[in-house]
Amino acid sequence: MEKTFLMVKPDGVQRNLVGDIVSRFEKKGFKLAGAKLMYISDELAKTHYGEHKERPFFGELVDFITSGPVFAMVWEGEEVIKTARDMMGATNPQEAATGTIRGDFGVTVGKNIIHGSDSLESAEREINLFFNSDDVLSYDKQDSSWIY
Ligand code: DAT
Ligand code: MG
Repeated sequence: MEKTFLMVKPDGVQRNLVGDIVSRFEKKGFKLAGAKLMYISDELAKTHYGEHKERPFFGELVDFITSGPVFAMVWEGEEVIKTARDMMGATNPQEAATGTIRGDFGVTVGKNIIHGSDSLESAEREINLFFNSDDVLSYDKQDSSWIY
């Protein structure tokens, strides 16, 4: 089954949005496979956001993502990568639809609450960057026959 990497950023943790965000993915019907509250090191931040290293906001982005604990998660389900991105909303919360996480909670692009992998390759890369394989669990859930 497809997996994605999602992370509540430091602004979302400080603003008490972890519960709401976890709840949205649970209610949708996705399965939580791993989760931890953690600090991101400068090195991990630069690797994770490596594709943006030439962008003018890179320094700000690294400072922000390392500024406080994040809540890192692995979620599993059919089409979870794309569906989670849709549930997050556009990168800029001012362009994100109401009903999406960024549309409901964010105001500026620099503090947009949540990260989510944007492809199968980035999901695999990011899950491996943030989680040991032992900490991504495979288990049966009672509700799966009511979802699939
Ligand atoms: P996304 O997080 O939707 O995948 P992205 O990969 O293009 O967006 O950018 C990564 C993060 O960088 C984004 O969540 C917030 C920040 N960012 C993007 N564009 C920005 C900009 N123009 N100014 C400041 N921060 C920006
Ligand atoms: Mg991205």
